[in-house]
Parts: sequence; C-alpha cells; structure tokens
Amino acid sequence: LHLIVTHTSPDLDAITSVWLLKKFHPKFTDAEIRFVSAGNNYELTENEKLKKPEVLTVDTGGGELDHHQTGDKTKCASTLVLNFLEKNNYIVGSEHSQPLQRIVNIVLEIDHFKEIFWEKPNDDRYVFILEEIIKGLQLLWQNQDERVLNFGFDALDGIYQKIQFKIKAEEEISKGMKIKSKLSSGEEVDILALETINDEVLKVAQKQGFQIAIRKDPRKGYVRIKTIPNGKVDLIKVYEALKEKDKEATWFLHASKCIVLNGSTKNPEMKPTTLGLSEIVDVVKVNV
Ligand SMILES: [Mn+2]
Repeated sequence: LHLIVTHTSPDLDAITSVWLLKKFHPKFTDAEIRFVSAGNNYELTENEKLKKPEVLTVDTGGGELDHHQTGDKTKCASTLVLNFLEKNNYIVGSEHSQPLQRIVNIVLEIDHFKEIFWEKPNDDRYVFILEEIIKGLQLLWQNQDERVLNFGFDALDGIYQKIQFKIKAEEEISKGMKIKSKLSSGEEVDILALETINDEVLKVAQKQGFQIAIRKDPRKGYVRIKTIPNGKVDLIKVYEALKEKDKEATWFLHASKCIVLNGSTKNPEMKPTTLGLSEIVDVVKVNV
C-alpha cells in the first residue's frame, strides 16, 4: 500500500506536489490519497497499519515535503517534491527537469501570494489561471477534494505538455532564420522563418518581438505566415504573390489579413506548396 497525504481543500501547491509524485515516483503511480486538516499528519487505520504502507506527506504535517516549518519564501511543497524526485533519480535529463522547474517556479510564486506583484494584478485574465479555477471549484464542489485534485491533475498534464512545446519552440527560434526587412512605410520589421512541426513557435516568436513569423512543416510542406495584429502589417500582397508563384498550392488569407495559410490539419483537402522556406521569405520581404 502506498499513500500520499495532503491537506483538505487542496491548493495549487498541494495538487502539484501530489501530481509530481504520482507522475514521476514509480512506486506512487497508483498511490491512494488521504486528506487531513492543514498542518496535520494522517493517522493510519488499524487495517492500513497491517499493510505496512509507504506514506509520503506533502504540504502539511511538518515533514520533509512540507514547507510550513519556516516562512522561507524560496520553498513550497512542489519545489521540495521536485528536488526529492531529482535527488532520487526519478527525474533525469533536462528535457524533464527544465519544464518541471519552470512549472514549480510559478507554483512557488503563487503559494507565496506573489501574484499580487504581477503586472496589472487585478486584471480579469488572471481568473483564468489554474489556481483561481481551483478556488472557484472548491466553492462549487465542497467536500469533494478528490474531484478537485483530479481536475488539477488533468490541467497540470496540459500545462506540462504546453511548457515542453514552449521550451522546444524557444530552442528552435534561437536556431531559426532571422531577417530584418522594411515595410513600405519605412518601418523596420523582424522576420523569423523556420521549418518545424511545432506550431507553438509562431506564437512564442511573436511574443518575443518578431512581427512576422513563418513556419513550414517539414513533413507535409505546409506553410503558415503570421503577422502581429497591430494594424501596421498586412499580408494581402504576400497572399497574392504566393498564389501567383505557386498556382497549384492552396492558399488562404484569413479575414484578419494577418494570417496566410497553406494547408492545415483541419483541412486535409488543402495542397501544400512546393516553394522552399527561403523562397517564401523572399516573397514576404518584398510584399510587406
Ligand atoms: Mn504550500
């Protein structure tokens, strides 16, 4: 028998700690969960004692995986659990430890209420972050700790997946083709172009400051071009020029005029272009 103990009304830190253990500690994959009042330890039942269970207690109880013994703001239960898993070699290699480190860093901030110092901290967009959703669900699902926990597990699976792609995108962008070009208005723009299957690249590139991002899918040959929707750059001429240059391919100009698509996983009827990435870059450069 393997048990993970945490506190009732589990918050993001407690949920992330349990998620880490279940996902990365091979012995605790199917562990049962027990909830105690915050601060407490779990008392085994007589029946459980007979089974000599292995117990890990997180974010409560004052043990190795709790952080409430001191006011240390550099620790939370999730950072302790991650360190514990790494020390025991259950998490090896930067492809796992880097995304997890970035996840627990956010959990750490939130666990110490540092979201108060985020930019525009009262903006409604923050109601969409996991911690706030959990707080909302705790109000709706009273005395259903396990349900809240399971919701959090699914959400963290999604976050973990997403942050892995984000990190890959950052690595790919650092190796991508970077071109400076001038708009007809004379304003300089930064263009990023690369071949990748990772669609996250376009969004991350724009957030990094590239006004135009071009991605070609190396498997299918599909192309996607995006400009930031600030009204300064549009892709009308790029679209016309590409249609002219490769008449066989299916080109689509989004109603926003900020996206040109050639092929999509949502529309297998579309025909990929035979143009190479640098040919597309050349078309973009002279048509924005
Ligand atoms: Mn905590």
